[in-house]
Amino acid sequence: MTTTESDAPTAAGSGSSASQAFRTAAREATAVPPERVDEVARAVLAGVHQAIREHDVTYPEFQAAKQWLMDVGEGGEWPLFLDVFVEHVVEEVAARTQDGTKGSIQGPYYLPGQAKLPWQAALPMRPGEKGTPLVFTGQVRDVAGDPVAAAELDVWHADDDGYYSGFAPGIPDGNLRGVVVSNGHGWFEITSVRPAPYQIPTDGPTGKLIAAAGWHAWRPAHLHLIVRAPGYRTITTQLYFPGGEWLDSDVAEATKPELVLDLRPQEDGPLRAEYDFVLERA
Ligand code: MBD
Ligand code: FE
Repeated sequence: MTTTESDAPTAAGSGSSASQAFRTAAREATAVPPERVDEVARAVLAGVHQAIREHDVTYPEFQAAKQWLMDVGEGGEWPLFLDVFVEHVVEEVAARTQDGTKGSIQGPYYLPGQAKLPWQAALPMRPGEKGTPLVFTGQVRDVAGDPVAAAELDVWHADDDGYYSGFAPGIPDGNLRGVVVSNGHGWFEITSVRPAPYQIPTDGPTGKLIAAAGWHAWRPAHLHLIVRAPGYRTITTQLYFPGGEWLDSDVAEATKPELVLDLRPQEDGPLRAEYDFVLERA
C-alpha cells in the first residue's frame, strides 16, 4: 500500500524520524560480557532456527524475509518495529522487580528536554488545537502513601489525528509535550486534548508486514508518562481511556488493566480524567 492509495491517515516518515531520535538520545554505553552475548544471541538464533524447521520455511521465503529486514533498516523503522513488537516483553521482565504504579513501554516517540511547567498547566498546543479538551489530575505518592512533592511528570501524547510532534510533519516542536512538576501535596492538573488512537504508519515496511499478515495496525488512545523524583525509581508508563477502541487488542501489547484512567462523570466542560502515581524508593 502507498500513502496515496491509503484512505487512513498515515504519519509519513514518523517511523524513520524515530531512528533519528534514538540515535541522538543520551544513552549509557552498556558493555555486555561475552558469556551474556553468547547465551542470549544463541537463544535468539535458536528461536529463528526452530521457526524455520517448524514451518518448513523455503528459500523464496527466506529471501523475502531478508529483503524485508533490509527495508526496515533502510527505512529507519527498527526503533518503531522493536518498540511495537518486542519492547513489551523487556518491560515485563523489568516489572518483575517493580512495586508501585505499573510500567509500560516507552515507545519510539519520547523526546527529552521539554518545557518545565508548574503543577497546574496546559501542555503547549496550537491555537484552537483540535480535539476534546482534557483535564488530567492526580497525585504522586510514595508506597507508604505520603505525597511526593516536586515530582516530574514528563508527558507526551498524540494529537486528535493520532500524530506526535517531532515525528509527523507539520506539527510545532514540543506540541502536546511537557514536564509538569507536582506541588507540595504531590498534586498535578494537566490541561490538554484527548489523543486519538494511534495507527502504525501503513506506508513503511512495518506497516507492510502488518498488512501482509492480516493484522491490524492500531494502538488504543494513550498518554505517555515518565514520572521521576529524586530518591525514587523512575516509572515509564502509559495511561488509557476506559472503553477505548483497541484497548483489548493493542498491536504493541502494552496495555494493563491497572493503567486505565478514571473518568469523572460530567455534564459539560472538558473531559476530566484522574490517576494517582505511586513511586517506590530507588
Ligand atoms: C506509539 O505511539 C507507541 O506508543 C508505541 C509503543 C509504538 C508506536 C507508536
Ligand atoms: Fe504512543
